[in-house]
Amino acid sequence: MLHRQYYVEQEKVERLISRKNQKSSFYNGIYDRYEYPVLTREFVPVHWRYDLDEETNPYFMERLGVNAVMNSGAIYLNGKYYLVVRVEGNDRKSFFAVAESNTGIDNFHFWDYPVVLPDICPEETNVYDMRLTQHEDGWLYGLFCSESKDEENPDLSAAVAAAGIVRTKDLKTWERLPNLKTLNSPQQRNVALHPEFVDGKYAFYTRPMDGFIETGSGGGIGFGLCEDICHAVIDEERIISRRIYHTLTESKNGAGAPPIKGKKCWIHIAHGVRNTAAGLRYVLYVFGTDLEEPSRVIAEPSGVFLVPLGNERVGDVSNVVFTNGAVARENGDVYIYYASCDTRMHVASTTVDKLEDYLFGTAKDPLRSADCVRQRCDLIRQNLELLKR
Ligand code: M1P
Repeated sequence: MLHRQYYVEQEKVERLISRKNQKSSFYNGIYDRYEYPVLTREFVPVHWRYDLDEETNPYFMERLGVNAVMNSGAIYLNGKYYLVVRVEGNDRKSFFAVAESNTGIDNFHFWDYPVVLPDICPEETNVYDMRLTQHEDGWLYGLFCSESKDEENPDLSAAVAAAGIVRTKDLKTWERLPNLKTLNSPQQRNVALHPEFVDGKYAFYTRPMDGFIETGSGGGIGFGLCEDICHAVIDEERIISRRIYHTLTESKNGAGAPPIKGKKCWIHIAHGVRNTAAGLRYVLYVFGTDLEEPSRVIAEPSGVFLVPLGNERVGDVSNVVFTNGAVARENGDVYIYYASCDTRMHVASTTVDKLEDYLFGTAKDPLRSADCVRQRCDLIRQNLELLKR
């Protein structure tokens, strides 16, 4: 018999799903933030977590708990917003699940079952952070991190990260392709596929790494081409967005969602990481690349784009915002989906026009305090003159 507590818990989930979201009072002119997260672990269906049968679960205990919902790929299809969410079980293993919404800012609800990918890599322990690309070849690709234990390293925590590749037409049936091979980099995470062919080839944004955590000699976000996505091999990665001393990318950086095609450039929303006494701090930054030559950076506004604020700073891995999904509508509206502290999902909204104004109207980082203060004094002087008039 169905346990009575089920109705109580189910009602809580339904209340969250039907809760209306609205813009918060935050202002920076660049994007809007929203009052509530778009997904938390409390949105996960009750029947994914509990055995609903009173006989086998008399105390209505959570049997397969969910710890977090985070880093989600995003896509707009047939009038709906879909997130391919990283769901992390209480067992620390992540899997993917589709949540859909009509508005993009609230009402996200999970499909009945999570995504079950073809299980073709017996050594794979964990999968996470899918980036979705609607490619001009007609397929919808998902690139994700495929993590395995490093069997050659006696350290218990040693692991290997590779880029897994799947494709689908409907988010329901997924075909798994062999993992990406990068000949000059032993590990890869945060890999995204460019939506168009470049010189007739598939183009990838990569993140070469020497180790599982440390990027080491990997100098930043890379760019590489390959002919055959069914056996994807990149023999040369060119660094396009570098790690730079005393900036937000000093420790590492990584591509976010596949770039958005603007009027003046490809718009990239990436993450940058720096080290602090409180541990690594992850923030978002934006850069623009040439429409004809997407590996050529043409706009690099100074500083952070989005940082964890208020409650966003609290969670499993504090001081983190991370994005791997955004939706750009035909009318120019842009929804950026980001996770805070590897715990929950939020949305920020803006437009292609605003992002391009930010990209081309914001000064570059002059990289030294003396030059930064000069830059600020110029702005103040100009404003004081205007205020005097
Ligand atoms: O914990 C923060 C993020 O750490 C990793 O990102 P990166 O590879 O750039 O260090 C990822 O594992 C990501 O999932 C996580 O959100």
